[in-house]
Amino acid sequence: MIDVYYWGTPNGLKIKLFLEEAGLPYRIIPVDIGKGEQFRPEFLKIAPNNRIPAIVDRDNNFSLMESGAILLYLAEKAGKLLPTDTLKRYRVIEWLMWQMGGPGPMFGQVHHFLKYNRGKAPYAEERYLKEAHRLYSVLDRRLAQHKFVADDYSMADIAIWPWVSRYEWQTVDLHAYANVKRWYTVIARRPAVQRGYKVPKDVGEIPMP
Ligand SMILES: N[C@@H](CCC(=O)N[C@@H](CS)C(=O)NCC(=O)O)C(=O)O
Repeated sequence: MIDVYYWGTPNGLKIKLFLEEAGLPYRIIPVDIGKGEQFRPEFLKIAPNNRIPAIVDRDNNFSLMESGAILLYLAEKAGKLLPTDTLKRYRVIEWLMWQMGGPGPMFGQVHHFLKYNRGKAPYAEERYLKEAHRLYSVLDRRLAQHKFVADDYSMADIAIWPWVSRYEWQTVDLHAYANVKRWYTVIARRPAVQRGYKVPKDVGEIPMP
């Protein structure tokens, strides 16, 4: 059983999508980051960086923060969504790292400046939106040649997809990125994604371009 310390953000969603896809049992423990629950001492013991997601594996009481590390751990535990072949595995890890260093922090800034604080910092809005479009172009070029980012559906797709699912917040028209749109739509239809999106409560339908 995996305890998932969770709030409804793209980084949180990654973990649910993985667990649903891998079929590992889990339970959600909400951490309301709007109310500052990420700073509670009991949460800081599990996640010293005071951010969700974090997990505790109740099979061995091992705790872990950072969504990329959590996905790698869960993939090894389940033996799924990460190839055993070394070169294929590193292709997945490459795109996982791309997500952790690119769309994660950059789209996060787009949400901060364009969705929540529009008009306060035009330079920041322009800078981060431009970078978001650059990243969408990188992904689009990759997906022009590959069905999924690392050929077979993998933890790398699971890491990236939740950030793209906020394309409306980012003011990004997915029709401008035909390959991303195709990939996004295919993944959105997966039963595990449909299930994971609505745990622990129904947050409405997945946005579709
Ligand atoms: N690199 C971290 C980022 C985690 C992160 O930024 N979590 C956000 C929600 S998506 C959070 O907990 N924010 C709380 C805060 O800013 O205090 C990961 O991938 O797990």
